[in-house]
Amino acid sequence: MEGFTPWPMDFAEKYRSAGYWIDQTISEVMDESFAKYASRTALITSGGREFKYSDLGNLATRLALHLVNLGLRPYDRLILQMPNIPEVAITYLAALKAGVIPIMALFAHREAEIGFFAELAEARAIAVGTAWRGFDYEEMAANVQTKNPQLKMVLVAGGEPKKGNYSIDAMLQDPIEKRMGLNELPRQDPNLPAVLLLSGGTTGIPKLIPRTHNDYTYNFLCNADICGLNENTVSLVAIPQEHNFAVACPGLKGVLSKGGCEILSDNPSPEAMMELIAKHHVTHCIAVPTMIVGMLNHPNRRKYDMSSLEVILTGGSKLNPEVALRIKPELGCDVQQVLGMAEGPLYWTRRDDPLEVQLHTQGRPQSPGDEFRIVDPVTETDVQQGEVGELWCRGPHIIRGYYRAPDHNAKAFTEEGFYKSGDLVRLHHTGNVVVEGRIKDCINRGGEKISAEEVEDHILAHPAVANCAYVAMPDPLMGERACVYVIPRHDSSINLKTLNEFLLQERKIAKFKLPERLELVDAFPLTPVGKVNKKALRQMIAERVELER
Ligand code: J2J
Repeated sequence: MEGFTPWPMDFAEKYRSAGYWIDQTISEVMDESFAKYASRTALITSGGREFKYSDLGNLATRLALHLVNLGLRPYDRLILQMPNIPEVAITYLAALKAGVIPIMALFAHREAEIGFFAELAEARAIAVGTAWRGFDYEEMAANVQTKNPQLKMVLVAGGEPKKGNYSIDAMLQDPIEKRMGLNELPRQDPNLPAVLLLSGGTTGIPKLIPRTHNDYTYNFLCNADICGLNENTVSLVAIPQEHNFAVACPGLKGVLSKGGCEILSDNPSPEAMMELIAKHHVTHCIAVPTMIVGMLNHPNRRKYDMSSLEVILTGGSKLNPEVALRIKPELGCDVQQVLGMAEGPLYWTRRDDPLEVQLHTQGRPQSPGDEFRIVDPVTETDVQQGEVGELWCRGPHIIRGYYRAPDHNAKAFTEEGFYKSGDLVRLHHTGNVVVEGRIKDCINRGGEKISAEEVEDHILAHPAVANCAYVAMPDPLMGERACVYVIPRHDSSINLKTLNEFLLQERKIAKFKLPERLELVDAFPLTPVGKVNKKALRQMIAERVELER
């Protein structure tokens, strides 16, 4: 597959002989589960729909045959953008079976992001939900199609599609398996990409992350064990199902590989989560730290019996140790921290770690095959034990390059194949890492990553903006929110409201990327080499926010 960087042969051999890579496709591993646990419940949605393993397997096969029948071919790209409805899981599994590569978009994305993915990956199809929370996804898909004529098919779940689009609901009702043989589903090469994930927080325009069958299968089989999943696991997913955390860490596939049940919720509010935990006797809850804070501080918390909850798996942004400390006494469960990245690195604390490690660190690599270095970003030499440096990672589930991004790859990976994460960490004396900050220019809004440069490019298109700098400001709930410093054009006026209307209506970007504060300035502080000094700007806004509190 052009634009994909494979692992060098010697590494591939090493990972295979160590038993990490098992040369099975993701679908083959899932099919074993569908057969083994056939009569068990695999998926329950917040809307009350239930699927047994056999149902899920049969529906995925049926939809895969339909995809082939529609003319989709192995390695064709399909943008997957649905809310947390069961069809998101079924379509994902079906695409893998058909050898079609899902691009895991978020339902918050809008025309700017979806158009970008469609163009970069030359996607042939997009699968969306019908209108959701007042937004018409089919209309957006039609707009993307006008600029991307190769995007031939719009597949729609959860309602009647518009003329010319295909109904996933109808395909799931139509037993095409009676007319087509399973031999029409092509077997994939386990060494090639199965999925394209979105980069969480690289500098610049978004990147697509190719995950192969071998690396991604190992990824979830390995962490399903680390998280102690088994047939009794009931796992709540209320973050977007398409996210790496929700789909493979251990997420949907980890749970399915062990015979457990996923509760898929389209409502990430703390109360809705607590209600589902009580109702379905949830044992494992996947949450970003803001969700945990929301549950801890919720006035109705005691109304819900959450005694089934064994552990909250949390990552995406840093868990404040003071919040971590409240989890056991107030929610009655353990916490397992994960420093995760869609590029593959995964650091976990373990359930039997000393409390100090569980509460104060973000863990250690998931696999014995993982290697990491903590490096001074300027000299690129290893820092002294305990000092802060950039985390570099390499291993059997860590990519060697972004998809179709040779220039960026030359900067983001070392010649030896280490991924330069852009995260600043220090090594705790127990051998676990502690996240201390980052050098990549992005904002982490409650786990949702936003590339500063990407949004700055949109803001600069506003006629009243001469220059801008988009930086993080601290926030007690979200960790960070975005603030934009703007130098206005001479004689022009601009405020947050008009800027955000422009970003939504003209630039059509996802709402979570909108700046939440605008500061007008005449000039920016500069670094000694003449670049905008974002560190100084971050400090300025942090001090101002603190004063206003
Ligand atoms: C601080 N920062 C963290 C943590 C991620 C599991 C969990 C999360 C992600 C994810 C994921 C952090 N403390 N515990 O893919 O499988 C920040 C870092 C990191 C970036 C990656 C998973 N956990 N982060 O968040 O690709 O800055 O993956 O580089 O979306 O989130 O973002 P993303």
